[in-house]
Parts: sequence; structure tokens; C-alpha cells
Amino acid sequence: MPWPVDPQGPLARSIADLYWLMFGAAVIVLAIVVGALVVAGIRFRERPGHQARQYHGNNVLELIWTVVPTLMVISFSVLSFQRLALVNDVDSGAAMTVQAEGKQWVWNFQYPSDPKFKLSDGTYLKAAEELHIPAGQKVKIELSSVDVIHAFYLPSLGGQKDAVPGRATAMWIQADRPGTYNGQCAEFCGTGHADMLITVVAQNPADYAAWQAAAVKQANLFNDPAVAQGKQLFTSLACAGCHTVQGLTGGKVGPELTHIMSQKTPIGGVAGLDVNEANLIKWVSNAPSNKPGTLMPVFSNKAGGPLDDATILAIVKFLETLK
Ligand code: HEC
Ligand SMILES: [Cu+2]
Repeated sequence: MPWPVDPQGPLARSIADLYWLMFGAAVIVLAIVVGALVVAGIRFRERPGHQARQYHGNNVLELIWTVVPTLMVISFSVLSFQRLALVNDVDSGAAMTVQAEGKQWVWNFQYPSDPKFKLSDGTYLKAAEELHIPAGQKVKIELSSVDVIHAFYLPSLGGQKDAVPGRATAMWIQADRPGTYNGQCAEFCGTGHADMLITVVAQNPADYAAWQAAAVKQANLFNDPAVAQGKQLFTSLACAGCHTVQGLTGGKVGPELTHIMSQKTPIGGVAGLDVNEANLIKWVSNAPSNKPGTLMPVFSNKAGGPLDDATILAIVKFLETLK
């Protein structure tokens, strides 16, 4: 979990500065109040031969402790409203706009309709959980939710904003330097809430361009007609809910499958079940028969019967593109 007050961009820094100012002022007030209480309690207490003194009002003191806090509250309000204007200024100077959709329990990102993000099937690059942004540039995030209220919380780059079903909200983030910044959903949204993580990778222009080309290429691989059907099955059957494939799905129950074909250990850790087409077919058709007790279930078709060979083969053909 990131330290919540670790600003790495202009918006986060502006919020953190005010936070520290208020925190410092609160500590000073606390010290003065508690100090006065302790001193008064000791010096003016009743003890043998000493009668506790009684005060009935002191205009100077009362003026001080009315006027000073009032001025403090007014200045904090002014500073807060200034920050709010900055927080809400999502559009001016934004280099790009990304859509972030909250869904139990993953954040899905949709990159802008820019030719650089265009895929061979005419859609634009999407990704689950991990968002790449150019360092040093303002990025607008348009938030939405398809189920319950989520909150996009990325303290080091820009703060927090709710994603509310049926309502459009927006925020902006900016990173000073390249790096990886962590955030997460900050509104309890069900049993998978703690897994609803956000990873933002900020990159300098050359790295960003290289990542962009590679990500588009990888996503286009899924659009190859030979694997498109398997990809479609993978995302429409329950697989997507349990497995992460970078650029496609963000499930968390099972292991990540982004590079399953390069995996050295056997499928499910079952001795002899090395990763190859025949074994993937065996595994996907009936995982528990290969590994009793595994959390991966047996799948059935719409009629309730077992998946047919063609369906399983299509899924496996798709898995085979994950190198
Ligand atoms: C309910 C959650 C769930 C669903 C749905 C699910 N899996 Fe799995 N899957 C798992 C778990 C858990 C494992 C780890 C198996 C183990 O070690 O017990 C796994 C393992 C695998 C592996 C082997 C990964 C490795 O690193 O060894 C593959 C391949 C796989 N699943 C493919 C699929 C496909 C394809 C589908 C859809 C047809 C699917 N899974 C649906 C939970 C699921
Ligand atoms: Cu959530």
C-alpha cells in the first residue's frame, strides 16, 4: 500500500501542500490548547493554603480564541476552494482522455480514439487494471461504473473521485517523472474490492511510443480471425472473471495467463502436464480431473452439456497466442 501523502505530480502536490498546512496548524492549536490546560490545571489548582481562583470572563482572551479560529477557518476555506478549482479543471491542457470503467472487481481502461491506438478490428486499445500515460502530461480520466459505486483513488498523481452508475464524473492525473504509481478502488464494492487495483505506468516519450506500438500489436494478435473466436469465448465464458490477460481481462482468482505459453512450470503445477496444445485441451475441458480440488470448474455449454471439442480447440488456439 502506497504512503498516502507522497505527491508525484502537480495536482497531488497542491493537495498535499494544503494537507500539511492544515495538519501543522492543527498540531500547533492542539499544543496551545493542551499546554494551556495543563499549565492552568497545575498552577491554579486548589491545594492546602491556596484557594483556586475563579474567573468570570476575560474579554481579551475570548476575543483571541474567537477571532483566531475564525480567521483560520476562513483561510482554509479559501485555500480549499482554490484547490477544488484545480481538481475540477479536468479539461484545460489535457494531453489525452482515457475512460476508466469500474466493474466488480476491475478497472477497465479505454484509450482515446486516436490513430495511434487503433486496432485492426476498428476499435481502440483497451486494458484492464494497468494504464500507461506519458510522463509530465495532464491526462483526463472519465469515470463510469457498470454496477455499484467505485472510487478511483490514485493519491500520488491526483487524488480520488467516485465512479457512480448512471453518472459521468471526471478527474485528472499527472506524473512528474516516469515510474509506476499504485492506486486502488477506495469505495467498498463487494468481496473482490481489495483486488480492485490500479497501476499507472508513466513513461518518457520514447518508451511510451514503444509501449504503444507493442500494445497495439499484441491486441491485434487477438483480432486475428483464427484466434478471434477463441478470444471471444475466453471473454464471454467465465475465464475472463478469473484470469488476467494483459490488454484483455483482469480476473484475479486464477493465475495470470498473459504469457502462459512461455511458462516453465506445468499447468496448475501438475507434474507431467507441461504447457502444450494437448495438455491445454485436457486442462480446459476438465480441470478438476487433472487436479482434484482445483478452483477452476468444468464448463458447460448453453444446453448444460460439456463443451464441444471445437469450442475447446478455439479457446486453446487463443491461449497459444499468449507467449
Ligand atoms: C472460477 C475461476 C476460474 C475460471 C472461471 C477459469 N479458471 Fe482457469 N484457473 C483457475 C485457477 C484457480 C487455476 C489454477 C489451478 C490450480 O493450480 O489449481 C486456473 C488455471 C488455469 C490454467 C493454467 C495456468 C497455469 O499457470 O498453470 C489455464 C490455462 C486456465 N486456467 C485457463 C482457463 C480457461 C481457458 C478458462 C475458461 C474456459 C478458465 N481457465 C476459467 C480458475 C478459473
Ligand atoms: Cu470497486
